Amino acid sequence: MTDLPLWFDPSQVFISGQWRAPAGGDTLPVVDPSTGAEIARIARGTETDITDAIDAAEAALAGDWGAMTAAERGRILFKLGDLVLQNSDALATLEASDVGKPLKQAKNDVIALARYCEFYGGAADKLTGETIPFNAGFTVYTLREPHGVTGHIIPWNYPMQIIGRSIGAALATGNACVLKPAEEACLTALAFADLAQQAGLPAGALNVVPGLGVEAGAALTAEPRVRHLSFTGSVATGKKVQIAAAENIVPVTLELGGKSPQVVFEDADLDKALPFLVNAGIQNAGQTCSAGSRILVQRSIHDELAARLAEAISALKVAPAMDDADVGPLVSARQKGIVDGFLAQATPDQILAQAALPDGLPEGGNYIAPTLLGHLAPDHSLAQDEIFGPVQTLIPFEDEEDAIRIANGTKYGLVASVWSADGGRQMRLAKRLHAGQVFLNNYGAAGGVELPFGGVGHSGHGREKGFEALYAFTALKTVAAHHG
Ligand code: TXE
Repeated sequence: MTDLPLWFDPSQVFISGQWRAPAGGDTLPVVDPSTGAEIARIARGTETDITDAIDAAEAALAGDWGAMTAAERGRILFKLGDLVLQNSDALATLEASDVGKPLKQAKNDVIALARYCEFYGGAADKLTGETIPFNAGFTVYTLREPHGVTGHIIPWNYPMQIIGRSIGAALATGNACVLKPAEEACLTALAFADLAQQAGLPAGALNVVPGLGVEAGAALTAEPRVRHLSFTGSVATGKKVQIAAAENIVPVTLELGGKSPQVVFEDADLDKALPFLVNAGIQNAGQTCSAGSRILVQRSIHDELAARLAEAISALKVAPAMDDADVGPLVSARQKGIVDGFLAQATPDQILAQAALPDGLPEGGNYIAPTLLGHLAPDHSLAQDEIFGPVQTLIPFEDEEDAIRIANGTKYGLVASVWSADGGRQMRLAKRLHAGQVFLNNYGAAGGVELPFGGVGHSGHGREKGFEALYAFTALKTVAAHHG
């Protein structure tokens, strides 16, 4: 077992720049997904802690934090990005141990977190309003103002990346944040809060309250003093968050995952596409909101691609996170149960390939053999539902219209990719695919912190990342001066 590089006490909440025990005094276990062993305890924050965190955030807005200029906020974010990089080994080890992701994938997440701090640090003093030509005797301009206290509920699959995109943008625009990380993976959220304080972030500008979704999470969404909610997670919980936000007439950004298609035409460069087709499905053991988990292939090359995918997926190595193989365990026994349940729906002829789990994997770990599924009707639940495990599905199509119909034929619409040498076809599909991001002859654009991201349909609404997130974290005020 890896010794956790903890320089803070994870069983405490972080409120107003102070570490303290949760009000209820209870803690929750941190379970290593690679072994099933308990490796730490985190706080079980409750409504009282959430109330205290909101008090602290309000005090920060009324005090040092609210008085800072945009340039000063940006400078703190730059410093924070530096500290993230300086602590990259520790952060990567914490994330790999907590989430179960292979170490190199956790290291990429550290770099992404630092990039968000840099991007939003640089953007802080570049977000401007505009002047609007209007009637004679008027000068009209707009101001972009922070909402105030913002609530952030994040999942366990990419804690660092989601903290970066959400907290980074909210702090850059001068909001004060209350973060409720997922009970399955809180360690890097707490580490980040400590680094933010080291970077000079005033007390109360970022508060972290770990706890259960139904307790701390629900308390945060119910609080009328929270003036914006960002949520990343399941559709079912996203609906509850939106309903709670509606009670308080609060704007909400929802990112709810997907079943994103990768559309492969017969003129695609398969050598280039293959690593993306595989990786977009199995990265982070498939527990990725933007996983490209539906490969749609033109029937003329179906058998060739099926054979190549089968070979690549069968060769994937599964190991504990710190052994840094291709695929680690799933985050929890519960998540493994969900994925096992999906796989149980597949008939033997639908399992086109499956990697072998090596001997000697720790018994308590949540390992799933990477699997390629095929011979599925497009409306089969395995081809419709977010499985959130290392499972790829292969579905044939006849022509461009058929590809678009199947690609758009789920309730989701987060991202999509098109693999084709035909420029006209790329442009046609880019317009017609239902998705918040479309990738032409690539997948994911290596994360792209600069690129607006979010879904349509049940994948959610609102945009994160890039400059778009800054608009979401501000309220626009129009000032009309009549001076004659
Ligand atoms: O999600 P939840 P779960 C999908 C994926 C996965 C499924 C279930 O398909 O199999 O969701 O995962 C907090 N009020 N995604 O159960 O419940 C919770 O504490 C307020 C896709 O983990 O949505 C955690 O912090 N908050 C996804 C966060 O919501 C509540 C990433 C997410 O948990 C709450 C994760 C409540 N009533 C899962 N209940 C993606 N888009 O990437 C829970 N929470």
